[in-house]
Amino acid sequence: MSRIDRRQCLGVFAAGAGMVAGGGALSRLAFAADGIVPDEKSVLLVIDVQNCFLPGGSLAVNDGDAIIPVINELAKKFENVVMTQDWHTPGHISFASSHKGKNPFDTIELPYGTQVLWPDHCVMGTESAELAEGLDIPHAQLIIRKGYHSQVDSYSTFLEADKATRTGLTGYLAERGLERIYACGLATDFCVSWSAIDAASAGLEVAVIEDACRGIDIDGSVNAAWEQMAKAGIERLQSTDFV
Ligand code: VGL
Ligand code: ZN
Repeated sequence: MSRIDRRQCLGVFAAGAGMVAGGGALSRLAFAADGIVPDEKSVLLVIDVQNCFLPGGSLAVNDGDAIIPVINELAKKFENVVMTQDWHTPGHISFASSHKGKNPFDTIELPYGTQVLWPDHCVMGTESAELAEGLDIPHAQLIIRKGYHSQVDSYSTFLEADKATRTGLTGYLAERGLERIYACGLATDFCVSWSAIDAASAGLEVAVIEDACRGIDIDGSVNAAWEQMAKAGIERLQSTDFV
């Protein structure tokens, strides 16, 4: 279990809270009620907020654009922000168009397990793969890409679907001393939940900010993802939980 302890998140106290010098544990607890203040070990992980996943995009997530202002506001509260891009080769193995007779949302068995087949989306270098124009996070420190191996998908921004190939993000976070992951973005039931669960498996403290995410929801997959995340000790937050 690696639940985020709100007391640990209080790197800074709420503005106007009037912390008395030497206030100690009781004061910290009292101020915790004001909300979470991300500290220098916290990072906002903004997952796949890209044109292809927005309304009108090739793999549009319902209401996906609604999270952009929420994420922009959240990002202002974080010193550390990392963003991700789904970044596929043309003819990627996860595309239905790469498999004769298959349609989007069919599944196939691949050497690494069951693969959902998707419409062509987020092809590297295309406009569809660009980050959403409305994102306003100039202080984001890293943009990490994933899904660029033609024969392996990667919902997770830590570990590809073969469960062996690493993206390098765990090492980056470790080198920078970033231990608390606050995940948001698209889609709740795929790239967000897979990333969150892999981060928890890597020993990081993980929370997912629900109203800063939207899901694709295939046969109840959003609810199933929240259940799996809860089992992995991942905290479920709202953007209003932050100061
Ligand atoms: C995603 C399906 C396929 C995601 C990416 O970002 O959640 N979903 N590729
Ligand atoms: Zn993809």
